[in-house]
Amino acid sequence: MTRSENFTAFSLRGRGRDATHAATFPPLTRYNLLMPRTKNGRRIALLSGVVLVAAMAMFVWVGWARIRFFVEFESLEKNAQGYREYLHRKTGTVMVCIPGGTFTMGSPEEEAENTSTKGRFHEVTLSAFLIAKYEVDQATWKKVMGNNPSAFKGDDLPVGHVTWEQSQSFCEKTSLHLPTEAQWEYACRAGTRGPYAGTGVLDEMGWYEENSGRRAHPVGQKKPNGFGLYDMHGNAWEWCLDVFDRKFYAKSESRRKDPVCTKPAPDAHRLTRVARGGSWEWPADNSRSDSRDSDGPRSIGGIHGFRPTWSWP
Ligand SMILES: [Ca+2]
Repeated sequence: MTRSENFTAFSLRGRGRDATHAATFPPLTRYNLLMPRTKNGRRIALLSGVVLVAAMAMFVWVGWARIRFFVEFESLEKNAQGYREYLHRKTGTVMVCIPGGTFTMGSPEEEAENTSTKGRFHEVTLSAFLIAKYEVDQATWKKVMGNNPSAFKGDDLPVGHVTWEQSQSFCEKTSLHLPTEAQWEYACRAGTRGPYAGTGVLDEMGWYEENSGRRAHPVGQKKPNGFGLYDMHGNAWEWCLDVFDRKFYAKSESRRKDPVCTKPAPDAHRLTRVARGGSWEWPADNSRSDSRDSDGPRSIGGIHGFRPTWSWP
């Protein structure tokens, strides 16, 4: 055998040995160390990966909501009623943390005093949320919006003559939200069932036609309800997020958790929105916990203000 034949034979033997070694022992890369050898193993690995990614996404989402909450809010003491309050840093709005729960919305037929309250007597379940302790006052409105549409002027008076669209603009600028109608009534009732919350005496709880002197009053002068919220009855009407549909609470979708009406009734002529709580110029009946009203989203006809909310993270 020549020197070149020796070299070729050695090389062929070498390649053969390498090939056999490669078939028996594949290269130990990071990929095939982690990859299961069987089909079932690979399926389990893939499923585990999907679950892991979903769990991480959920963790990031929940974590981000909590981080954002503590960026936006400063924790305060509990109020006299035992509910934690938070300060919304951007607007200076004090908000009360309302625990989630189930309550009975509306009134039974025999108690309902006007047609807008009929047919809504049913249980609603809500998640926890924050809602402003007071109606938005004019000082806060001016700070955010740079104007003041109210007829009666005063920094501590509730802002009035605000359209639904303007209240939405305020919320967009501040990252806050209008309450759903169900949230509003839950917050207003604070565990009560009668027509008026708190002491149950409207004169003690709110400003309405017969005690207001026909004018708006500074927020927070009457007694708070069981959650420590002021002026849920009277002073300024309060816009809600919902589209007004008289029959919404007879529909199955209103039985879902955290219900909100977002679609107009088929026979609606315009996209009217819900307002709750009555005002200083309206009769006592309109200030009931269950009473509801509506107006067009660009209407300034009523004495409409609002109080914002934030979903508990
Ligand atoms: Ca009010």
